[in-house]
Amino acid sequence: MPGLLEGKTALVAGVANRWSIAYSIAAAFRREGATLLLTYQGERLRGQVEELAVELGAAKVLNCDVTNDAELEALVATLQAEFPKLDAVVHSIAFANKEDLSRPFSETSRDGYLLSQNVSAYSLVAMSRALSPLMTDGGAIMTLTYLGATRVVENYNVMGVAKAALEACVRYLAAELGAKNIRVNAISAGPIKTASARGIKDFSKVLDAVAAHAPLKRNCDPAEVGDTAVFLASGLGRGVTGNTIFVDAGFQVMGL
Ligand code: NAD
Ligand code: IMJ
Repeated sequence: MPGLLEGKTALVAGVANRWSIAYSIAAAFRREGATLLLTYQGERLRGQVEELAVELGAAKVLNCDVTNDAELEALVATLQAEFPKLDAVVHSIAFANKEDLSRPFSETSRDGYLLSQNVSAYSLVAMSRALSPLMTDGGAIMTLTYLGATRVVENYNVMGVAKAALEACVRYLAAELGAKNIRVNAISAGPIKTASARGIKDFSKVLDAVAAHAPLKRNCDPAEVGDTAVFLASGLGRGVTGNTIFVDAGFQVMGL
């Protein structure tokens, strides 16, 4: 049976290791027949991402720190030469200063605030501007968000504000790029034990609370995020844009 993404080329940004949500998305895309392009943040990560790329059967691995406009331009130039048509782009990138994820929110510094906005929200705008000209046959751009964008989640702090901006960016980009049949959506994943979650105070208590209260009585699995990303990237998602889709075992619907 042909895969849902046969004949499509997808760029996935945000694989750092095999626990990265981007890794699960890349694996699901490959399973469905996509040609995979991976980007990583800086030379420090190159070796490990190249190893994962072999496992994933990726066609190309490219450096791109999304805060660096010159690197984004160089990425586009390489793609234009080797993979001129893109069908899907995954943005699975976030960063804030660790101390801003534990001290009181009102103590967030101007620099810390701007850093989290730059890496976690503005980068979606920069990537969309750079890469949408390669999506000549329409396509799908997607990003990863979290419930802390719209609800107060202990310690999420400055990242919650960055995710609120990210979700607004998704709506504005969707409105603009819809004319080119490019859809832009966010996937709001439940808590998953990745490098970005490790070291977060009381993270296992968060996982336990979700499993206790979510309708499905468990945590979400990164493979479920991968399958939702396949849906968005495929023709099955053709009517969906500007949205935030929750893949969280249902947790966000619960009140008391
Ligand atoms: P992760 O640490 O594996 O992924 C974060 C990625 O961001 C890394 O690959 C890192 O290299 C990349 N990155 C950071 N700064 C960058 C820069 N300047 N340029 C390029 N890349 C950069 O952790 P993850 O949990 O897979 O996070 C991926 C996304 O999922 C993030 O947006 C995160 O907010 C979101 N998310 C995570 C969870 C969770 O519980 N883990 C839940 C919901 C949403
Ligand atoms: C992160 C902080 C506080 C509470 C949190 C999280 N909860 C969840 C996360 C409840 C689920 C993970 N998450 C959704 C993120 O987006 C994480 C982003 C992040 C994590 C780190 C840790 C290491 C670091 N900087 C970071 N920047 C962003 O130095």
